[in-house]
Amino acid sequence: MGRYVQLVMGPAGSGKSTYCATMMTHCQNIGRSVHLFNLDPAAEKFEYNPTIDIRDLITLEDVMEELQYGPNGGLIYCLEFLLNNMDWLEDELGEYEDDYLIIDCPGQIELYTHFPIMRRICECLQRMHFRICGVYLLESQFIQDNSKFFAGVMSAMSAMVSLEIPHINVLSKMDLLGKFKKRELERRAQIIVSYTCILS
Ligand SMILES: Nc1nc2c(ncn2[C@@H]2O[C@H](COP(=O)(O)OP(=O)(O)O)[C@@H](O)[C@H]2O)c(=O)[nH]1
Ligand SMILES: [Mg+2]
Repeated sequence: MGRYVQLVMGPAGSGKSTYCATMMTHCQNIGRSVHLFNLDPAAEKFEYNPTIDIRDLITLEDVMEELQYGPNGGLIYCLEFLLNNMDWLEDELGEYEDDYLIIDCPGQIELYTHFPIMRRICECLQRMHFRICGVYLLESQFIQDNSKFFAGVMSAMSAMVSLEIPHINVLSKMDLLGKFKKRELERRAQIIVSYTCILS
């Protein structure tokens, strides 16, 4: 079947971990073998235990305590530490032919937009013959307001352009919108699709 990865990105609280758990349940129900990979060194609990967990390599808590870093600097340190220890990741990924990974990423969007860290992780996975798709979550409520809408669209596009992998935007928490708002959102979603087409 090949080796596939969904890289689940988006701002903090956008629903990444919930999406990953829902996707795990769905894949298990249809008989697909999937693994959850936690890439968030600050994560606390999961519905499914991750098969691969960056916290087995390094935790944000330890970095903040030992190096006296703040949460953002500590997170960057953890991911750079992973980049310098990619052999750990290669060992964890093993040699299975039919791996399907769902990667639950941290919520700091500067990881996708400002720093080359996620790009380098993607390059490493591609070297290991994984086919990667970026799944970028944005809260549907968040984009009802014009300025938040553009901020969200721009951050999603920035991630798409910097990672250079196939990219899907997902609007989360649609259950929290009324009928009228859903219609308004469909109109705006068409704008996102148009922007994406112009750039790709
Ligand atoms: N109503 C609603 N709440 C959701 C949905 N997805 C996530 N949430 C809630 O949003 C909060 C943040 O979700 P989480 O998956 O932890 O976000 P993450 O920080 O991006 O991993 C949690 O309280 C979830 O229960 C959804 O589709 N609908
Ligand atoms: Mg999460």
